[in-house]
Amino acid sequence: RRITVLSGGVGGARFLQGLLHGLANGSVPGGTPETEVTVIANTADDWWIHGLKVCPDLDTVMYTLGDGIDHDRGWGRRDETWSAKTELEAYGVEPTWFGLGDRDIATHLVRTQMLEAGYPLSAVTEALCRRWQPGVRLLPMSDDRVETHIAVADPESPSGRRVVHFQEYWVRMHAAVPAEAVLVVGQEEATPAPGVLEAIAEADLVLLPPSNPVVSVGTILGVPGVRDAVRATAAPVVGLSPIVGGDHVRGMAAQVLASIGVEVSASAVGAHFGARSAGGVLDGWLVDERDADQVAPLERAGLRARAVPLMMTDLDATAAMAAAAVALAGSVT
Ligand code: GDP
Ligand code: FO1
Ligand code: CA
Repeated sequence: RRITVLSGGVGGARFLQGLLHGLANGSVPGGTPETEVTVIANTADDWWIHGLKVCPDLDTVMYTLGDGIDHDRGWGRRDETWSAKTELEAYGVEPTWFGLGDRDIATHLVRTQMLEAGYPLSAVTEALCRRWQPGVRLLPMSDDRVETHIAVADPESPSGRRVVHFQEYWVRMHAAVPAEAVLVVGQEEATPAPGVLEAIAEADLVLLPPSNPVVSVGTILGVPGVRDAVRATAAPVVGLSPIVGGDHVRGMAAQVLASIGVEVSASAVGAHFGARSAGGVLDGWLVDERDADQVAPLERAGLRARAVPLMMTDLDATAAMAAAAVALAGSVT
């Protein structure tokens, strides 16, 4: 069996940990330790800082599955030190609100050097994964530069708006002001990275983990060709809601959902992705137990839906979510 997962950072990485755990211990129906998992990761959070190319979602998946992640932060390396960051601050180098740890800088030096030598991001990612052995095939959604920018209100500007990079909105502004628009710069010209369309077409199952529906899964689906591949694959497509009880579980997803006019609820996100039978990308959608009342309206919209516990509190709970997603796929007719 082959499973393909469209992933963001923390939500996707934790889900993948549980999926691999469940495949290893046989608790995922039909899954075995040999089941091949391919991850197509969002790269629209990426940016350049201090001359280095940062790929937060790729690194979060790689470090999490390779057991190098700092679990509390959810990004960067465990046992990190921050000497380089402190030194940069002493030079007055901006931005000081975004920090690369000393260990993490090594990853970024390898990545940036390889990119500048002409290797595509997909080849660089493969090289980094040779060290981390994440247990999945990790593919960037695209080798092309694609960057999410967010329009925020700015009374000082003649247009009344200012556009900032996603990292500035997320990290410096803590997504505390409304996102008036989400602009994915470079997306229309981008092409899927090698292996991406094949991984979707040739999968036995495609999963959308509980990742941010706008700035993680949305940007992957927005790479030309990807949404069509998901719509066309013979494999069932099942997603898990990142919204539980009317809010995100962690992070700041609610803010960006509002910007695209989607209500912050499990069923609204399911409806936003849509049933494949009605022009969308999903066959099945899992919501949390607390949102059990939303199953019936989802089914009326053509989705197969179930309510199960969706809190990734530990590996077993997360493996049970993966098992429920696979079971729902099995019951997709
Ligand atoms: P990011 O790139 O680090 O923001 O991570 P993702 O896009 O992969 O996932 C972020 C989403 O994960 C947020 O919208 C959260 O609501 C969701 N999330 C985090 N933990 C959980 C959990 O335990 N259960 C569910 N259902 N969603 C979660
Ligand atoms: N998030 C922060 O809140 N502050 C940081 O200084 C920061 C640095 C950073 C460095 C490398 C990396 O891979 C991720 C980093 N993040 C940081 C996390 C991250 O950029 C965001 O949470 C995501 O892009 C959202 O997925
Ligand atoms: Ca992300």
